[in-house]
Amino acid sequence: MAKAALITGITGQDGYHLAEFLHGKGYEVYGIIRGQHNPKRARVEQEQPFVKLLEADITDTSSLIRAIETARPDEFYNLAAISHVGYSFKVPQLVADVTGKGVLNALEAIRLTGGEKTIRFYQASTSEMFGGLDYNRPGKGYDETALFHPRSPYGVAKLYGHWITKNYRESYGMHASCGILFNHEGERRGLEFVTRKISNAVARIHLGKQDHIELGNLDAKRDWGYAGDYVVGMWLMLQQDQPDDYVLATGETHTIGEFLDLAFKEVGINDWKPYVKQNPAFMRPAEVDILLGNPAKAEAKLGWRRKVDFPGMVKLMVQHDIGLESATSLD
Ligand code: NAP
Ligand code: G4F
Repeated sequence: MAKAALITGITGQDGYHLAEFLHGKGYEVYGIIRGQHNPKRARVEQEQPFVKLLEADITDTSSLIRAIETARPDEFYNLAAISHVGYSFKVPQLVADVTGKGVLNALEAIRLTGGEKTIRFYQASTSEMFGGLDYNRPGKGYDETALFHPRSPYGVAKLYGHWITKNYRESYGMHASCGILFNHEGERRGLEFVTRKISNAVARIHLGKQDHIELGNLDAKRDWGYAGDYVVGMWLMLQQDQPDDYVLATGETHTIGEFLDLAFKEVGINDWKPYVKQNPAFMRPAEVDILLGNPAKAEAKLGWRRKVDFPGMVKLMVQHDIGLESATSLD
């Protein structure tokens, strides 16, 4: 019989890639969609008609219970979050409820439906929990043993989600694993994140639809991988006999300036400086200056390997956005 998976955050970047991947593996895929009229519903229904959408909200445990009773999942992937770090400074209490306590709601819904011994649980933890302070591991990068020091309401909420997942594993014997994922991007990335904001602006500049882009801090460094590679790691975690926590990362770190270099070169522009303006509105009250992950454990124990490299990912994103922007009229 086909396995069933229930995904929260189905309308997000990772929800899209994970649904594709699990469908390809023969899973019955259920996705939780929130809101009384979610504008992303039509996109999922059109592009991924195999996904069975269930209306629920991560802040409403009763709705999660009903979703579990309908889907009877073997695997529960908790990807739901308010995931934008900058925005989390604007709505910190909402972020605590959704990104933090939402994880507890999901775990409790599993227990209350009697699924703690049968449903395998994935929690979307993040490199933002490390925060980039005490960056004293030259050449090694953050691994599963590194100290946490979150630098945003988002990072703090995620750390709660991380520890409550570990706590439910230890307290109730749940097969609950946390993927500590470093930044992963791609053609499905939201336009509010820096990589997609750049790839989309570069495409529009190339097509004469825009003349510049406004950004915040250009010096921050991130360990950027491709989202399609990272959802494979999520699945691998839930196929192990024992639950555990794993870092997924590339082991390379690049500045936003380096991303700009490659993206603009993709459309034949060698000097991006005339096209980029700095705008303090995009600066954050506290910044994570550098993130570099060490995926050695995931590589050794899960056999996980990322396939798309940094230049390949930038190219893929810019070319995708040129296609997208060419297909829409001048605005
Ligand atoms: P994303 O594109 O921002 O998607 C977030 C998803 O959460 C959306 O489907 C959103 O639904 C849903 N959501 C928000 N509030 C909700 C609520 N109250 N109830 C139910 N669903 C809700 O994020 P992503 O990039 O796919 O990331 C997936 C997960 O991995 C997130 O938890 C993120 O924090 C974490 N993560 C991401 C990265 C990364 O680099 N992408 C790295 C580490 C960890 P709507 O569309 O309706 O808003
Ligand atoms: O693209 P970002 O918003 O991603 P950030 O903050 O690293 O968070 C992403 O990755 C985390 C994993 O480490 C996830 F947990 C999280 O959910 C999310 O997916 O910003 C990247 C860097 C930051 O240093 C930011 O200050 O880019 C800098 N930046 C500069 N100008 C900008 C901008 N970020 C955004 N979003 N918009 C700008 O205009």
